[in-house]
Amino acid sequence: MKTHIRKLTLFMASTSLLFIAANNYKDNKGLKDYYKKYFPIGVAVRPADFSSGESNLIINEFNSVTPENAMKMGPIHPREDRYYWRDADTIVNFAIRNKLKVRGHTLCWHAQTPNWLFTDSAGNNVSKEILLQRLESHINTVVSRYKGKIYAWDVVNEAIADGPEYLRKSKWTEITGEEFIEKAFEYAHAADPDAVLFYNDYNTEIPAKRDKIYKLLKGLKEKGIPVHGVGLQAHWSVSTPTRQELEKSIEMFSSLGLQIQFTELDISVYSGRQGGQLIQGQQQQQQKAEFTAEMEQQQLEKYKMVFDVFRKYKKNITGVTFWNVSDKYTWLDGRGRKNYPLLFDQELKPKKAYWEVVKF
Ligand code: 9MR
Repeated sequence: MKTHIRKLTLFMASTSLLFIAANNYKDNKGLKDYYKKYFPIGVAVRPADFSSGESNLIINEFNSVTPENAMKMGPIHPREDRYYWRDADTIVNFAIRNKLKVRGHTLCWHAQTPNWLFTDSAGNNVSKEILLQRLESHINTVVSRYKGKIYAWDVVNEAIADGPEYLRKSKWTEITGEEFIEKAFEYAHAADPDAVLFYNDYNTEIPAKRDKIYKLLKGLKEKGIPVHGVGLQAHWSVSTPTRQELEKSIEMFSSLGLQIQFTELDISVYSGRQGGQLIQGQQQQQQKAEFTAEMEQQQLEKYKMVFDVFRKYKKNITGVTFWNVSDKYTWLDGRGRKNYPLLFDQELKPKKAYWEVVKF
């Protein structure tokens, strides 16, 4: 009799799980509801996501969005005299209609940046004064347009080097030295004094890089530069980070009086670090392309651990954003093999890892 009851209970539990998973999310709790008392849960989006099945999922699971590419300098400001607003506006309007917060990404970066910014009509580098003027004009135009609609900005992205140097070498450092960083924050603050301003970077749980980011942020704070938070990108994998390093990062950056957001979370099913530079070296490895039971288990454990840590530090953390919606499309696919880094599968159904993240 007892076995019967146990079997029946198990059956009922599994069918209700199936029901939840198969449902189109209308009446179900989403990630944002489970985490209501903790922090907003966001997702990186493309305009294409709104015209497909993803839009229901976005609205029901998340309460914050970040444009994956639409607000970067290249896409939004392709020529000095031309801004391209359509994609960014589509995202902001979708967010307003559906009462989602918006994180702006990103005002100053070494990548996806148009050449015209750095050069004059003869193709030579412009002076520091001209480059900073252009940066000011860009930041002022973009931030002012979305004032009151975008609550937080990734102002400077990935300025610290992965290797032994301090700052990443780029046109920005070549022409302005270190100055572009503080200027970018000042320009953004002047354009919208209410916006929460972030420095955003990856591999922030690797001690050598973390120390350099800490040094940069400490210096900015001491100078009174308006930087309010640090974005830890969280492009992780089944093997990184450890709980200990993750906690240390949160504690170190919080000690500077900065709020913490995990801005680009995904957990690659391949081991190794997922920072933009390091992942390229992994392309040579031959790995299977399917999502194996072993990957599923390892990924689920990593997701469980990191969310456990996030909840523990809820006082310090003001947002957690996933980088892409589901395994159907992820930027990591562009790295030579199919990846499965998110909480929703290719059919947009919650994966086992999802149920671990909301079980607390
Ligand atoms: O996901 C973005 C991808 O579509 C772009 O091709 C790529 C260009 O470099 O940028 C990706 O997003 C990056 C983000 O803006 C900053 N941190 C690293 C992200 C992944 O590369």
